[in-house]
Amino acid sequence: MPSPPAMLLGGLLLIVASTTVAQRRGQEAAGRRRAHRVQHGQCSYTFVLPEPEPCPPEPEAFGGSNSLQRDSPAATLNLGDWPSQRMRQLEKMLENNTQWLQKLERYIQMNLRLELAQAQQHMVQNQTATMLELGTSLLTQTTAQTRKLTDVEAQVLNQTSRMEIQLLETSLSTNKLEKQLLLQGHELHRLQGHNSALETRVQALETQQQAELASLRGEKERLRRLLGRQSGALAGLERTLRAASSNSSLLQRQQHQLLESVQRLVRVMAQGPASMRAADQLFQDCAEIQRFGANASGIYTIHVANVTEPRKVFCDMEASGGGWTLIQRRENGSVNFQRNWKDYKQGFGNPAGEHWLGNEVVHQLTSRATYSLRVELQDWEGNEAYAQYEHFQLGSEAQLYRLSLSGYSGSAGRQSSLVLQGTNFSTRDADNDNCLCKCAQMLSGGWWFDACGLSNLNGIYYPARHHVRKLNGIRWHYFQGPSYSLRTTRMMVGELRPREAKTHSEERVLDPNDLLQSVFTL
Ligand SMILES: [Ca+2]
Repeated sequence: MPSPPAMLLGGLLLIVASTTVAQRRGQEAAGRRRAHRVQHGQCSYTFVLPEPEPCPPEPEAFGGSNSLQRDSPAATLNLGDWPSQRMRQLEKMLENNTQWLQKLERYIQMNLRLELAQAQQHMVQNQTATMLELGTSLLTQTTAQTRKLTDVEAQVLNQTSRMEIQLLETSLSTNKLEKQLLLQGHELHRLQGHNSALETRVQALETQQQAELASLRGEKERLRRLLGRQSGALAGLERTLRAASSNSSLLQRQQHQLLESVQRLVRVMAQGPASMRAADQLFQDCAEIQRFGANASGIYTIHVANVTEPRKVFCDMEASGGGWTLIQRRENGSVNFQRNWKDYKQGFGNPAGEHWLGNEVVHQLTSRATYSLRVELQDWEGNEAYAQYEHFQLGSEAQLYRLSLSGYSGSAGRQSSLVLQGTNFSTRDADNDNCLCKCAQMLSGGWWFDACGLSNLNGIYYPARHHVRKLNGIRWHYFQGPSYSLRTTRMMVGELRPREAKTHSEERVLDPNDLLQSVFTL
């Protein structure tokens, strides 16, 4: 396919050729030529056109054959005007040609522009396609490269992380080992310390034992010397006793006289005014009876305020100044002390033997006046002990016969075996103790159990040889421990008097006449 410029050139040549044919007649006049220039963009085309020779005047037939049309009849043509006509003809032709050429130029320009635009577009498309192909291939290559790189990177990362994990594991195990080593070191250190402490203790114990042995040897020697001295003293005492027994017969005689005097006095009083007998009905406790003059221990009748029935009580007129009203006695196990609340309230047993006077009577008594409490104990080895409380008071039944004690003294332990304040009375059917358990059911009897306390004089009476290791027996912790059941007990209320300080022998050597005098002054 020929290129557009070639086609253009061809077209131009054709035009030129046709023009040449049209003007063949004037070829002979080649000397006269006319040049035409056509500008197309940067290019310029020059057409050299032959200039026609002035034609000779033709006959009239000639005039009608030309392409140029004439409106005027040929007859009017003048030969003198011919060259100028011819000139005008030619000029017109030239003009036509020029116009034609301009059209051609425009056509060429348009075609060229279109062709150029198409060519450019085509080129651009081609180039774009090429570029696209190149870009695609580049992209493909890049993608492949990237994929390879990514694979390599992933491999490197995997390797790195694996190594890191291994490193971590290694460091962890190292740490663990270090810790274990440290712990073992500590343990060793501790054991060494312990060992040295033990060694020191053993040495100290050895030293102490040696010192104790030495002191024991010294003590033994001292005791041997003391024994020698005491056996001498005993012999002296025996001699003194023998001498004293002769004196005691004298005292017995004095006592006998005194007794006879008292009996005489009692007979006199019994025969006296009736008011003396009525007074017997008004005694509220043994202290009053004693003050009235009765000095013999035994059964007496008392009338306690707010208690309707008169009560028979045992009065101890000897112990610690006398005038003591017994509220409890155990001596042989003849009375059952496993009783309920009502029995302990009302009292039971025989005042001459084992008995419980009754919580209500004791409450009424101790509400009326200030009382002391004396507890006397005896074990199975013949040891005696007592416990005294300067103030003793028993609450009402509504207060669960709560115990209030103060001012403890005595030989039955440095401490009281009864809780001093705030313990309520409990029986097997009334659990008022301070224990989640039921002390009365566990330890038997009725008592001021705490939880469950250090004493219970109303426990089970155990006979001889059965009295040890008995938690539910008759206990007084600070006298014989927690599981020793005592032989006899007495509890009595009265008042502690300075007379208590005097000994029995001192009381007995009093002049009987002084006693008689005091009785008569009543
Ligand atoms: Ca309880």
